[in-house]
Amino acid sequence: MDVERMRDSINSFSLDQGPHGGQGFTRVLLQLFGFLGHGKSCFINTCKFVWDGAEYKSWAQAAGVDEGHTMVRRSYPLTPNITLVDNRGFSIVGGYETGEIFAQLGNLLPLDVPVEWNQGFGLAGRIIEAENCVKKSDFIVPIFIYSVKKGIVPEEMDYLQELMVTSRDLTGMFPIVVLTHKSHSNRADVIANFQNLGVEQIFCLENYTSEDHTKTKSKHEEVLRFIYEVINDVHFQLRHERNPSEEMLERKEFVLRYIHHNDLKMQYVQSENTKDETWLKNELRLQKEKYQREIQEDKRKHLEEMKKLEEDCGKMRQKMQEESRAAKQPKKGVKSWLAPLKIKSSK
Ligand SMILES: Nc1nc2c(ncn2[C@@H]2O[C@H](COP(=O)(O)OP(=O)(O)OP(=O)(O)O)[C@@H](O)[C@H]2O)c(=O)[nH]1
Ligand SMILES: [Mg+2]
Repeated sequence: MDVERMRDSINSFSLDQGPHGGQGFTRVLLQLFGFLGHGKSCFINTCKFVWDGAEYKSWAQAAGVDEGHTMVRRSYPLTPNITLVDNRGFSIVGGYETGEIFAQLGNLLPLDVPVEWNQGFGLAGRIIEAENCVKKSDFIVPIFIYSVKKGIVPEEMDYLQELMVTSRDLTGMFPIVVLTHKSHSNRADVIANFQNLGVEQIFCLENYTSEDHTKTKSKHEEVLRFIYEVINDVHFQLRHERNPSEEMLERKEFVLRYIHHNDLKMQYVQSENTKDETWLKNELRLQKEKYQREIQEDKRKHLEEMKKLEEDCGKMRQKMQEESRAAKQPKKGVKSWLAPLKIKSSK
């Protein structure tokens, strides 16, 4: 489809077009999520640049390379019924940040306020507090932003899969993947990996940035194709019966359960580590005691040997003294021969 027709479709998009109407949904929320520094904020600036057709502007503050920047979950309206959301980026999957990621993605935390990373009751409390300010009427579309430059090593596939599947279970839609840094040589590998994870919609582009925003046909087309495919997906979803209030409640339950399980998992891992530590300390203590026993035993043997040696020496000395005494005494025969002589001379 050509660019102008895509633009027209996006412009005339309404959530009421399906056989059941909008079913209570009034706005499409493109929920951008992903790792720190993969290009979420830049993608928002790119979408605004392409759609608004105005001068390039850094709407969403982009970060320096590899450092987290976006701290506030902020919304950027694109059309009257399509809004982009720049969620806070995360560094790992599986830590306590994960509950927060899904709370953002499930639209359970207020928009346009800072995102704090805290676990367990802190997060659960904020979800409950936010009940009155989050909109049930938002139709959530999960958009996972990933940089081709980062590549994917085989060990990362498991947690990426967990992220994709949990996002689908939470939102009811498999995430649409937008790959940034398109010109990097890892592109084919990264695309193949996401396809292996079951991702059906993959878009790939080089974001417009503050440094380079020379308009190119392929970038403009890719962005319009992305928005156009998103609204097609929303139309498809709305052909089935939906209930925004129930879905919001389900998402809340899902995330609270997830936080609880994640907390238990982390407590278990911590206790296993503590167990390991205790085992190691015990093992070291036992070894130390064993060495001390061996040293004591050696000392005892040494003292015994020394005592025996002294006794032997004593015996030998005594024997030698006796022998030398014996050697000094005259022989029996000689004595009897000298005795009369001695007596005689003294008279
Ligand atoms: N060349 C190039 N640079 C990009 C692209 N996307 C983002 N960047 C640069 O990468 C850096 C990080 O981009 P951001 O958009 O701030 O990333 P983010 O995902 O919003 O980061 P957090 O807010 O920290 O989660 C910035 O310096 C961007 O200019 C891209 O497709 N190509
Ligand atoms: Mg950002």
